[in-house]
Amino acid sequence: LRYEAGLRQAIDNGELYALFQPRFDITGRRVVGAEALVRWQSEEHGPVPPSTFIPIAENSRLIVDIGRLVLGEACHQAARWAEAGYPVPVSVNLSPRQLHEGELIRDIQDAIHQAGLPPRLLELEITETHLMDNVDQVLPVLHQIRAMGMGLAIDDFGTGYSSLTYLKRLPIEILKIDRSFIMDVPGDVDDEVLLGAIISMAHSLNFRVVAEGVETEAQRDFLENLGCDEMQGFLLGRPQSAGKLLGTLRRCG
Ligand code: G
Ligand code: G
Ligand code: MN
Ligand code: NA
Repeated sequence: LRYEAGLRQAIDNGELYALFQPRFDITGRRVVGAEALVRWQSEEHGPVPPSTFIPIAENSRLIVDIGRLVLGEACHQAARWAEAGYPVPVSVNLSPRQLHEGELIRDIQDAIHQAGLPPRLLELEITETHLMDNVDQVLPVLHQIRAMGMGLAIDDFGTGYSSLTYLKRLPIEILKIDRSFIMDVPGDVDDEVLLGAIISMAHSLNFRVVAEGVETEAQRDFLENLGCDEMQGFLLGRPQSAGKLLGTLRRCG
C-alpha cells in the first residue's frame, strides 16, 4: 500500500513517461509502427521496471490513470511523426481494468482529439489471456474501438489457449506472437513447427502477423521464410524516446 501511494505521487510528479519501440516489416528495412511502453524514473528509487509497478498499478485503479497518461503521450507523439511525414500507427497496451472500469472510450476519444491524430494511426493491444477470460464483457468495447476506426491487436499470442478460428470471429486484425515462441528458433524443432503452423493458419484467416522479441538475424531470416509480416525486437530497435524514434523513421520510414 505504501508503494501504491508512492506510485500515485510519481504519476502526479510526472515521473512516468513512455518510450517507443519501433516495429519493422520483416525485411527490417522499414518502420511500420511503434509500441508505447511506459517507464518510471523514480526520484527515490531510480528506474523501476514495469514488471514491478504494472502489477501494483493493476491491483488498484492507478492503471487507469497510467493508461490515460500513456494514451495521451502516444497519440501526441504519433501526431508529430505524421506531421513530419511519417504516418505510422502507434500501439498502446490496454490493461484489463481499463476495459472494465473507467471511461476507456472517452479517454481514447479525448486523446486522439487533443492530439489531432487520425484514428487509424492508433492501435490498441490486448493480451490473449485477458481477452479469452472476459470475451463477453470485452467484445462490445472492441467493436466500439473498431467502429471508431482504430486498429486492434492481440498481444502475447500463443500463451493462452484460444483457437485462431475463434479469434477470427472477433474484430481483431493483428496477431502479435509471444516472444517465447521466437526465442529458440531456429533450432528448437517443436517451436519451428509451431511457428510455421501459427503463421500459415493466421494468414489463411487474414490476420497480419507480428513476431515479438526478435533478437538475432537468424530469427529474422527464419521468420521471413515462414512469411511472417512484421517484427519487433532488440535486433532492430529497443524502446526509445519519441525524438529518437523520429530519427529512426527518418532512416527507415
Ligand atoms: O517494456 P517492458 O518489456 O519492460 O514491459 C513489461 C510489461 O509491461 C509488458 O508486458 C508490457 O506489455 C507491459 N507494459 C508496458 N507499458 C505498458 C502500458 O503502457 N500499459 C500496460 N497496461 N502495460 C504496459
Ligand atoms: O507484453 P508486451 O509484448 O507488451 O511487452 C513488450 C516487452 O518486450 C517490452 O517490455 C519490451 O521492452 C520487451 N522486448 C521488446 N523486444 C524485446 C527483445 O527483443 N527481447 C526481449 N528480451 N525483450 C524485448
Ligand atoms: Mn504489447
Ligand atoms: Na507481447
